[in-house]
Amino acid sequence: MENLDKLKKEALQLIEKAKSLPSLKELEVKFLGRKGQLTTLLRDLKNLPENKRKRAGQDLNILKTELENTFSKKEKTLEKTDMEANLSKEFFDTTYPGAERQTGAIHILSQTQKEVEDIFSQMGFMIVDGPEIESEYYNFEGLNIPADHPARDMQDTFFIEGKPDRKQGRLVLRTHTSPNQVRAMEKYGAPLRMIVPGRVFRNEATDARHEHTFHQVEGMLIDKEISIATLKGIMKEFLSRLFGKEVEVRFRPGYFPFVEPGMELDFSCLLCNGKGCRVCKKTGWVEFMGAGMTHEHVLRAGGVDPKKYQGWAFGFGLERLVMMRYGINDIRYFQGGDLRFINQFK
Ligand code: FA5
Repeated sequence: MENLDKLKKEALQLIEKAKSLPSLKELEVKFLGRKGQLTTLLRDLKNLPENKRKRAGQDLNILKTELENTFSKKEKTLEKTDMEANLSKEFFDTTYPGAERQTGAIHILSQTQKEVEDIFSQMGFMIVDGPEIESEYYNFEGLNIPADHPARDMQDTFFIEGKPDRKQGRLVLRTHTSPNQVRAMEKYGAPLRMIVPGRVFRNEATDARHEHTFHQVEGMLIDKEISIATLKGIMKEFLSRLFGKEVEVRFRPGYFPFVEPGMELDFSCLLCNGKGCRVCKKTGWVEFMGAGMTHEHVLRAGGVDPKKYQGWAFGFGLERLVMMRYGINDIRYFQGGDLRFINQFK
């Protein structure tokens, strides 16, 4: 027991004094290692008379645990001091410019689509989605464009191979968002107030204003006593809110088989404030979208009674809107993948 007390005292003192991790490790080997002092005592227990062996064993084990705990506490303290010492040795220039992190961003078309959705939702329109692969029926027939109608040539498209369905016809990549007029009336009935933003496809020779894949926003309002005046008011309000300044709109006659009468809507050129410039071809107006009062045939296809309800619909190109807003002179930049273009809109 006396030896044990001495050993304990010595060990605790040495641990306390240890100044570095290697010297602490040496001490640990000295006392608790395979040939260490405490281990040797434990091994020699068997030489003690039986009546003393149990007590001595207990005492030795208590001391072993105590030393182990003290070693690990001291180890932690030394580690911390080491780290602090290293840090104070390092020179850290807080004025050095940081490394720029490359971050992703939302595409300008998606950003604008979100703004369009927000403005229309504030005016009570719901946001509807529809399939990009459409049936010939919804893309054409339901919209009063039968197979032999010359208006089909206005929107040449890509057909999907496969057997045509007896009622729905073949599958096509939708040429416009208008198929959702009939789809939404079938699903939600009348009255109805909705917009459908989405990607559309055309078999088109591309140029600065035409893409084969672009985005449209369809709009439809069906209710009682609805007239073109409501459409004019809503579009004027929408454009003024989007551009943050008063925008004038005007109608011109236009032909689409699914509206009667049909028209196109122009808005006053925002680049020259209607004075006439290169972009608006000196007219002061920019062509914006197709629209009109919904044709009876389309209302009926959607299960809505034309004697009870009227409505209007419109469809505009999202790319053309963004081009006007930011003065972009070629539509092909949107899908070109050039980061110098994309990153301007972060
Ligand atoms: C239509 O697609 C009709 N569905 C619009 C409509 C809806 C009329 C509801 C009546 C009622 P149009 O083919 O004109 O119409 O296209 C509408 C808009 O899409 C155009 O004004 C233009 O902004 C945009 N657009 C058309 N073709 C292209 C193209 N190849 N590339 C980029 N934008 C295009």
